[in-house]
Amino acid sequence: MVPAATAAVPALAQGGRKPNFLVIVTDDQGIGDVGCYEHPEVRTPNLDRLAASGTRFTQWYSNAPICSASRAALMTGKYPDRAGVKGALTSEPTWDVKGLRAGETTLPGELKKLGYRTAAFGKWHLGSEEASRPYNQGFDSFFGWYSGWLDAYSHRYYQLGGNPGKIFHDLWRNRTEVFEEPNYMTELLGREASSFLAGQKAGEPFLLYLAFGAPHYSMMAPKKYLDRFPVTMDRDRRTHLAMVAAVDDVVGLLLDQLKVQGLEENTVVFYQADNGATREIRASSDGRPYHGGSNEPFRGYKQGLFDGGMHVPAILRAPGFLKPGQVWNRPMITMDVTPTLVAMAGGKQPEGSDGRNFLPTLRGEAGDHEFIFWSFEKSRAVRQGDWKLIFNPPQFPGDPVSDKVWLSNLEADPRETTNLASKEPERVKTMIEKFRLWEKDVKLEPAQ
Ligand SMILES: [Ca+2]
Repeated sequence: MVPAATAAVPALAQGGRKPNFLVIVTDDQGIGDVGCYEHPEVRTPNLDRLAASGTRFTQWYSNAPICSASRAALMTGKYPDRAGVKGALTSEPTWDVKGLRAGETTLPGELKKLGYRTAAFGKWHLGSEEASRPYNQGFDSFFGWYSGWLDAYSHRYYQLGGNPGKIFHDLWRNRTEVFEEPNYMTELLGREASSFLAGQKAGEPFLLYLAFGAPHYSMMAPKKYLDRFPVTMDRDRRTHLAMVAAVDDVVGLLLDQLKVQGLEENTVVFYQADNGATREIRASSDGRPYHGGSNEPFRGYKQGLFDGGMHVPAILRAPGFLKPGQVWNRPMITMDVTPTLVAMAGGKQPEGSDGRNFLPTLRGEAGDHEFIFWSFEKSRAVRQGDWKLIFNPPQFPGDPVSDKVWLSNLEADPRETTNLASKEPERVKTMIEKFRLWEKDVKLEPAQ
C-alpha cells in the first residue's frame, strides 16, 4: 500500500538551485472538505491536480486540534508546548498578545540565513506583541491580520459568543494598518500572493507563506462560489464548500502563475489544513452545532484529540525531490515541515527541533516517529505505531464519552469507535508513562 514516493533525491533540486517554497495553510478545513480525499461533492479541482502532481498524505497530523498551536509547530518545527504557544491565542485590539518568543527559531528565519526572500500573507494568529510579529520572526513582508478570524468583507474582528462588544479593524501591511475596499478576504489574499509571485524570478529563492482564513468563520462566500453547489444542499455545507472553492480558485491561480513564470519546476508547494472541521455553534447559521465541515471518516472535531481534530488533508509537490502522483499512507506530522524544507534548501536541522526532515522516511531510509504527542487543555494523546491513546477524551454534542482513557488501534478501527484500554493494560501503562515523560520534557502541567 505504501509506494516508494521518491526518485533519486538530491540535497537540492535539479541544477543545484535552491527551491522556492509556497506553503499554503487553510483554516478549519476537514479531510472531508477536499475532493481528492474521496469526497466528490467538494469542488477542489486545483488541490486535486496538486495532489496528482505531488504526494498526497492520508495520515497527516497537525500538531494540535486548534489554530495557534498548530501554526506554531509549522513555523518552528517544535511541539507547540515547547514553542510556548498553547491553544488559540486571544484576539485583542491592544496588540499585546504574547505568541512566538523573541529569538525563536522559525522556518522563515532559517531560510533567510540561506538567502531567501520571505513573505507571510493572511492569518497570523501567532501573537500580536512586537516580538511575535511576522517581521520579527523572519518574514521580510506581511499582509494580513493577527486575530483568530475576521469578517471576510469589513476585515474587522467581531467577538462571536461570550464577551460581546469586542470589535476592531485588523488588517496590516508590514507595520502599517491598511484599509481595503470591502473585497472578499480569500480573493484579496489571491491578489497579494499573485502580486508577490509576479515579482519573483529564477535564481532568487523565496518562501511565500499563505494562510487563508477560510473555511473558518465568518461563514460567507460570494454568490459565484455558492452557485457551484446545488441550492438543495444543506445551507451550512453549501457555504462551507463555497468558501473552500474560493480558496481552491486561488490555489489554481498561483499554480498557473508559477508555470507561466517558469518557476514551476523549481518551486515546492506544500498545503495542509491547520486543524479539523469545527463543531462550534458560533460557526452555524441555525443555532445548532456546526455541521458545514466534514472530518469523515474520522471521529471528533476541532478542539478535540480524536483524529477528526488533527488528522487533516496535506499535499506536497516537490519537483526534483519526489515523484508525482504518490500517496503516502503512514503517519506524518506538521512539526517535520520546517526541518524538511530547510533540508531541501541545503540547510542543517534547525536548533531545538522536535520535528525532522521526513524525506529519508519517504525514501524508505528512516522509520516513522516512534511516538507522536498532542495536548489540548486537559487532554493528552499519544500515537505509537497504529495505537493511539487519549487521556481525557473530548466531549462533543451527541457524542458523550465517559471513559478517562481511550485506546484505539487505528489500523483496525480508524474511527476510534472501540475502547481497547481494558484489554491492553500493559500497553496503556507504557503509553501513559510516555506522555508523562513528554509533559515533563515540554514543561507542560501534568494532566489530571
Ligand atoms: Ca483553525
